[in-house]
Amino acid sequence: MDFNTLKNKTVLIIGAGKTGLATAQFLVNKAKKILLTESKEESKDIEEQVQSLSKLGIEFEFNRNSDEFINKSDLVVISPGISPKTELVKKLFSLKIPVISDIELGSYFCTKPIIAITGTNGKTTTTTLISHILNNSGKKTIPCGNIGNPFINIVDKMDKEIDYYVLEISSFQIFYSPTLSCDIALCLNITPDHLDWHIDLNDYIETKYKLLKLQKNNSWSVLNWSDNTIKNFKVPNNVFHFSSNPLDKNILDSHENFAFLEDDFLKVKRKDSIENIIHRNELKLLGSHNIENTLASIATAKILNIETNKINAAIKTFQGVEHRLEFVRNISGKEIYNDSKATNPESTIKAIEALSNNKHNNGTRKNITLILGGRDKKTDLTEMIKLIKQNINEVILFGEARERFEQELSKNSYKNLKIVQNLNEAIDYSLQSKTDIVLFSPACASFDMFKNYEERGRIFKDLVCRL
Ligand code: UMA
Ligand code: ADP
Repeated sequence: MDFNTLKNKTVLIIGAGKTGLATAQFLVNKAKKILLTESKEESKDIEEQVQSLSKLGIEFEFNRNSDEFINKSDLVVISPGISPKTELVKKLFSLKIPVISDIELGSYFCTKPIIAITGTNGKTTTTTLISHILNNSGKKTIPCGNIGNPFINIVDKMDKEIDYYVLEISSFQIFYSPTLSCDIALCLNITPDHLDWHIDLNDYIETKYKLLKLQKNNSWSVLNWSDNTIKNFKVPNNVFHFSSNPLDKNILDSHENFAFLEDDFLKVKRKDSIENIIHRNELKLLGSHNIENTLASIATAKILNIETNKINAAIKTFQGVEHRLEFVRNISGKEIYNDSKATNPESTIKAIEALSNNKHNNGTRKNITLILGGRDKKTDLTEMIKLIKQNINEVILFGEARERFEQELSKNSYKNLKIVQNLNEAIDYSLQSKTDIVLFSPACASFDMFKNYEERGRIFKDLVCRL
């Protein structure tokens, strides 16, 4: 689609969140008519923006998604949170109105290469690290997409200035992007997720796969060799695999491009040569999952011909992303970590694994207090409890999930438990105990007491820093 085609279209934007409002701004003076529909009432925080967009000719409706708006539209740009299982989307499909994401729309107009990062976990960390490496190598990039800054917004405002789009893309956004073809697409891992949004697990996997299948043959896929689903993806373009697991020599021999871990070095194989990029101890990020994220980022930088010394220097200075195993401070020798982004047991498992090998200078293991709790997602706790029993000296429980977590831990004979009423009490209690590390990795959603995991993490840090 080009500007001339758009000029003849009435575009319906669905959703007045970040995506919908940024899309409306982009479309001003580009489409014949712009309509924006939002099922909820108009919230105070967007009043001003709605007013100024209305003055520019955009027609809004709140509290409904009316047939009147739908029937007028030639093209729908939908917000990613809206599932194809909703009656609204089913109706749009049955009317055969094209339904696309802001990313698909933006891709028609952007002029710079797109590096797209998807996967169930690690998207934000990898997106931020790739952008950090490129920016530190003299390129200009801005992380965008699911990370919180809509792609269409950057296409609208920054296309001329940047060298690359570093795009975090969710399965929801891929689903509504029927022709999006990226220059480099990364798939980090796939485990069951978002099954309330997708039709089923197969649909979730196929949606991720679509991002890779749609690439042109001169582009690149960066794929996790250790993920059995991703490993079997057949892609139409060049492939750069990565893996943090030990590899057989014949695997390396049969691949031209591979980023891997060997003898504690993150290394890259290209054609016949193998190069050390960085020693794992030089990474500021903790945990083997972050080795994977770093290997994927190294592969991307190598595809873009960034020199090894620049990649090395950038990785050494990368501090990680807020609320993901973030070191907060040391209080009288006790290390405090904020891992508020851990909203499910899998993430908490990663955090425990990352910290459980921390040792004192004399070689003894550091003892850990783990703070768990929040809104219960009723997830299976078996694996997490197994790891808690092996590695955690004390658990503090708060929030709505505390009773079920207590029952499950007690059922599994874990005794060193304390139940508290709120986060403040959890921090107070954790600081009185004799352990060396306090890990706040709740394994639950935050919505019982906080607006989101970011607010929960910031309040945790504020409370800790006030001490
Ligand atoms: N709505 C309707 N009709 C309906 C259903 C919903 O009008 O039938 C309205 C809702 O009331 C809402 C809007 O449509 O106002 C949907 O907005 P949205 O939830 O898509 O929110 P945005 O603010 O546009 O944010 C989206 C992403 N949200 C989701 O995917 C749920 C943001 O990812 C992303 O940062 C942003 O676009 C910019 O690209 C968030 C997220 O949770 C962080 N992503 C998931 C995740 O990371 O797990 C995938
Ligand atoms: P996303 O944007 O995909 O949610 P983040 O980078 O924000 O991913 O990381 C969220 C959490 O996911 C981390 O706190 C960690 O527990 C887990 N995680 C990060 N990277 C990986 C990975 N490569 N494999 C498995 N889990 C990971």
